[in-house]
Amino acid sequence: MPNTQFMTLARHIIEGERMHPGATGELSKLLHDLSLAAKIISLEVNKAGLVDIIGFTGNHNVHGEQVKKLDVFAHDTMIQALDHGGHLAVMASEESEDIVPIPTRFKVGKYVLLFDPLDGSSNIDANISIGTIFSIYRRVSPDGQPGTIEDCLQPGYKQIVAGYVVYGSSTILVYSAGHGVHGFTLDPSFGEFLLSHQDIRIPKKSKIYSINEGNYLYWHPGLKKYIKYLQEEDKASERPYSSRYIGSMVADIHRNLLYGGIFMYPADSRHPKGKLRLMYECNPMAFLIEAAGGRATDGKKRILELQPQEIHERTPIFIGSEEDVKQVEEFMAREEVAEEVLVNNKKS
Ligand code: AFP
Repeated sequence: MPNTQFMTLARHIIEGERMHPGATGELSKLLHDLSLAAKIISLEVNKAGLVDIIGFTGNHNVHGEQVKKLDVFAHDTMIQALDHGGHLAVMASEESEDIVPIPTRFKVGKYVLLFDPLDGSSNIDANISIGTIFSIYRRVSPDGQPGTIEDCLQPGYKQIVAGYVVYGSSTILVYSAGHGVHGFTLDPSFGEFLLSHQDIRIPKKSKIYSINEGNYLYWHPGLKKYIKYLQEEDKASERPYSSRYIGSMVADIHRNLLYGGIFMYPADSRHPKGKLRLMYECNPMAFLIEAAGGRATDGKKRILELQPQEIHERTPIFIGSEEDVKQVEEFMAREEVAEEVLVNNKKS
């Protein structure tokens, strides 16, 4: 057991790599560059109220949403910190419609990085926690060539590392390389991420649900029943649950990861695919939550097994404490069976 006192992220990554004889060190360098980008973004996020950086650029991102200057800054910082290290074949970002190639003057590597540079950015003006989410794969196209869209469109179970950085009351980087989920808090005085949350496990059952209840009218009838069930009183099953919804996925998931909870962004009658993006929001979070002992599905299928068709596709998501996610799936399945019986009875 290594001494975890003053365990920096850099040391943790190197020690993790030693467990894989034959590792070239490229992944460690990639994670190091990523943590550098996180420190720069963190610094800028913390200055947001002080400098004249807040405000709309007047542009829209690929989803038609207004882009704030900090989104652009975070996107550019990620690319500038990561495009020249020689470890990446290609990148994809929420802020870029197409894949982000590695400039031809730099060496191409064997890894693929997908990221949401600043998730929850509509909360920036209110000083609410926001975050960067990232996902790393091994390339599937031939080595030495520029990376391709196929490298980016891999199912989530093929991720080799996933993580997020939450810019909150402190800046915390949480990552997993598949074995354990670990959190590191940035010490701003000397600029190092220090191990603060070792081997995080999400409780199997929780007392917290997180969902935008403003969309209630448009939900699946099984989901409506589930939420009502959580609000009923029953000592044995520790109901009613508490409702906690920030509207910033990184912050909501981070809290639920530590305390237990279920986070839901379902499909609804207006948005049949939900809102959140599979490749750089749902997959990395599903990888982390599963590595911490939780569960993540689209209501029926495991998020990590969904075959992506395009970089910016959306998926419904139910993610968090295992027993809670299973329970909402049961509520929705039961309602579908009941509806089927009703339809069949009408026909006969
Ligand atoms: P923004 O980046 O536009 O603020 O969206 C944040 C987000 O993608 C995710 O972080 C939240 O969980 C979710 O959207 C909130 O969506 P609603 O506002 O529809 O609840």
